[in-house]
Amino acid sequence: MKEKFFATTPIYYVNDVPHIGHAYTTTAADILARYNRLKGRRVFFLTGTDEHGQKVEKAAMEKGRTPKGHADIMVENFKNLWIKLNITNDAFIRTTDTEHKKVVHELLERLWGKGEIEKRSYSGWYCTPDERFWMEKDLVGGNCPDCGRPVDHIEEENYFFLMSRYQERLIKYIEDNPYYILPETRRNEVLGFLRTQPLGDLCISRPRHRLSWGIPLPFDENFVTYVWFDALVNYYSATRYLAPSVHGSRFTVHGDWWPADHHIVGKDILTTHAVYWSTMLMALGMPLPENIFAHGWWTVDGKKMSKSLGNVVDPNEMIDEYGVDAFRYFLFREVPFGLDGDFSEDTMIKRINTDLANDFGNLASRIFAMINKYFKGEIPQPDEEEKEIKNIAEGILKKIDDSLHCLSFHKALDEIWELVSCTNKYIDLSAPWALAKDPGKHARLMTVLYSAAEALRFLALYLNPFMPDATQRLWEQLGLEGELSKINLDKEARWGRLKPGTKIKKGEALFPRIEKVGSRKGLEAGSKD
Ligand code: ME8
Repeated sequence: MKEKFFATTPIYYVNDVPHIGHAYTTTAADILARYNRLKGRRVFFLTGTDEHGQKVEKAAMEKGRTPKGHADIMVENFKNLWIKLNITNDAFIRTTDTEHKKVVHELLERLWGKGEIEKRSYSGWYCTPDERFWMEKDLVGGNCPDCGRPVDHIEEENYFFLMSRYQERLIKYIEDNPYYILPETRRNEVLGFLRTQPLGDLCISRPRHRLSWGIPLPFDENFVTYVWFDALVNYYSATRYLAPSVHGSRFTVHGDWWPADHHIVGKDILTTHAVYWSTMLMALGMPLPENIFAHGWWTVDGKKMSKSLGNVVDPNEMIDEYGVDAFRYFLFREVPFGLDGDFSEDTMIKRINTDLANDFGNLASRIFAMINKYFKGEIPQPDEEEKEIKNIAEGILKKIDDSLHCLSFHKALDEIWELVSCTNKYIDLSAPWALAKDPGKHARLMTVLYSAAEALRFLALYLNPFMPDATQRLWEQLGLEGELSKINLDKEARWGRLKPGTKIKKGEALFPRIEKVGSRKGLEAGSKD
């Protein structure tokens, strides 16, 4: 079994406040990190902020701040949101960290020393908001093919990473490693363009006179490092100064934590990861990550989220309104990870009421109410083992494992919901309220309510990575002690570990029904701008 697990989110730009898109990626990584901790692995879960480059410099200027001063204010919005969302990141990297800058220098020096970087004069079209160069042939109607905004003609000297050298090697790597880029449709897209278009070299510098907010090139002070080169290095640099130490050392090039198991990103930044980062690592002679997963895009009521449309959803507000667990659950239950999704509060309310309040929450309330009524709040002694429900409960673990291996969060939830449904059916068919009326059926009543409570314990275990607070409450209501997030899943996911005689505890409903239609006020509510 793999002993350690290293997952990353993108490092987010501090030019703006976080929204549900950022919450989505970070929660995905959190679910994996939590799950892997339950499986007994040593986990390094990394997130952070991308603080250099033109976008941040421009946003800071507009606010009359220095770029670093601006970053220092904005970074708090991300850190606070992660606390509120119950995110268990082990480290938070900022690209303005001195240690990160040192590693960027080190890698640039190595590439320069190996002849992988070259100085050239360049003329082309530059999209300032996207910080990307384009060739004449790429432009669409004279504008940036990515964002549609006007581009500037630029002629200057710059440093180039000789990325084109790696085109064939990269194709072969992606072909040989089907798990490297997921989902498969995205992998095919990347392969499609790599096979049909020549890969250019990557401009990795910006002249200082045009942009000063960046890491100076170690071999030429007149230039700063291109923000994407600096940003991608974070995944590795963090292993050098932020990761928990493994076997006492983390300071080697092929360090104990590198490579990552998953880089989780949105589909918007797949190319930078699949092509730039992969070839940078190849040139450095470093191992590539196990997997890059590009998830889909959230729109809101069918439209792209934008400040000008005023439809940007503030995750802080969603958490205040619906609770952190319901929000986390909705994001991963509603849309298969990898596909685009549309966010609407109405749909979320329906999901919460149907899945959480009715199916799951009511199930728990009914079981607890009957244990209180018929057994004075003590888990009864079963008379026999209920093979069917036991096999379903225990069998789900392997299915969750397989689903999460390819980041199919919705599939894992589907599997877990099988247990919710079958426990509901089990209660309905066994009809404990009828058994209770017949003294001859007392043993059967004990078996049924024991088994139902044991099924709840499995639900608490399996759902913990998705809904950490509610499952901890369920755990405590079952009379169980300790932090659920610290247990060992393989040990606990065995039928019969719930001890008869355990006193259950009275508690609030796990998920209260939501009666009203949500009222969203707009993004500015929870964050400093
Ligand atoms: O690109 N739906 O940072 P960023 C789903 N700094 N996910 C979304 C989303 C949406 N509508 N909007 C944003 C950058 N995201 C760089 C990354 S990494 C070395 C450097 C999420 O602040 C999604 O994960 O623009 C996307 O890839 C990321 O936020 C972009 O964040």
